[in-house]
Amino acid sequence: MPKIVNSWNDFDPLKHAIVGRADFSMIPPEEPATSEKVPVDSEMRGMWGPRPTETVEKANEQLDNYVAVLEKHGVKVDRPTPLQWNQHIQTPDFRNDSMMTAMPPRDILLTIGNEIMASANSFRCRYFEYLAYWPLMNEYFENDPEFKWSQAPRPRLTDKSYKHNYYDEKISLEDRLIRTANKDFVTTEVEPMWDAADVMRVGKDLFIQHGLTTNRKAMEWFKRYYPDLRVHSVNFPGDPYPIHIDATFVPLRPGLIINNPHRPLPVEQRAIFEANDWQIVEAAKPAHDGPPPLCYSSVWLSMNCLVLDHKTVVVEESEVYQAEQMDKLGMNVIPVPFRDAYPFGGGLHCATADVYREGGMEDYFPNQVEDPTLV
Ligand code: DAV
Repeated sequence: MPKIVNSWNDFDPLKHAIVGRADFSMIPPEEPATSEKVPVDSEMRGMWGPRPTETVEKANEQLDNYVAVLEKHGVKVDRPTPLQWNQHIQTPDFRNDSMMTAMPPRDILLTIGNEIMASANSFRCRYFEYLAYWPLMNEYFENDPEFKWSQAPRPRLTDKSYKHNYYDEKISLEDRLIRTANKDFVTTEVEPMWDAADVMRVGKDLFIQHGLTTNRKAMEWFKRYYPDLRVHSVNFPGDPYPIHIDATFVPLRPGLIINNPHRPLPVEQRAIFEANDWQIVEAAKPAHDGPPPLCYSSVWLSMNCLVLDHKTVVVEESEVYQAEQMDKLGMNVIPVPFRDAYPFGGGLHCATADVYREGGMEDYFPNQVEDPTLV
């Protein structure tokens, strides 16, 4: 039987992926974790319910076109089975008035080697999102005898998982930046919580963003679960709403990473990259002044690209500065329109979960450095 699942990083040749779908997507109701993520001036504050049908249709058109482009470049693409996300959910510990979407599989699914693990998200509305991917997981399980189908420990997400009164309408942007620089986030440390999109895989090393969606206990959990890998906690103080590493710190090929210039990696955390001759370059500026309407993510989805191999990258069509920089860095750029899909959960990288990339577990960082901020 063939090997279906294998992926160790975000840059080796991509052969098989899962691309999300926008069907039935919701703006979820406010809850302890999401109220921290939605910017104070966002039009989404206080709003919840099904997303307008025409926006869903437009997003799906762009997702379908993206799939066609990937297929043209030799990537096999699978799609999830969306649920009716407007259903209310309940566990013994909480209830929530709706779920969210199955547009960004990369938030939920983490592929490491022959294993795909569903994450331990801190948003209650995302608690059952993994179900949209279970038909595919089952298919891989039946057809690839080496595939490890797994699920991180489910967080309980009781009120103890969040700091109370952390969010205060009066808090200024400066205060917010001080808090995030001090690694003071809304989530507590009572249980491991993490989004898959906070994990940057680079062979034997995992760089995991400590932020609103991933806590320190998750780092410790990763360390014990993957004893052959090295886990590094990273954080980016310039981001007032730090969720997901993939619009902040994006590897393009071995030895090269683009870093959001508003969210530079702190100097002491650069040591491991310097010791191994990795270059960190500032990403190009976004082509837009802001994200599209009803979008959770920032304008920096401009750098949320999908690398197809060491020389080829998919970039959002209107992001001309980012495309130009990629070209200068020696990458062939495939432009794809995607801004209509942004509000549903992010950019091209967010919308794509790896199933198979060629290559194995390489050691890109043989010179490990002692750093008190790393786990
Ligand atoms: O900059 O808003 C978005 C990343 C979504 N996976 C940002 C991060």
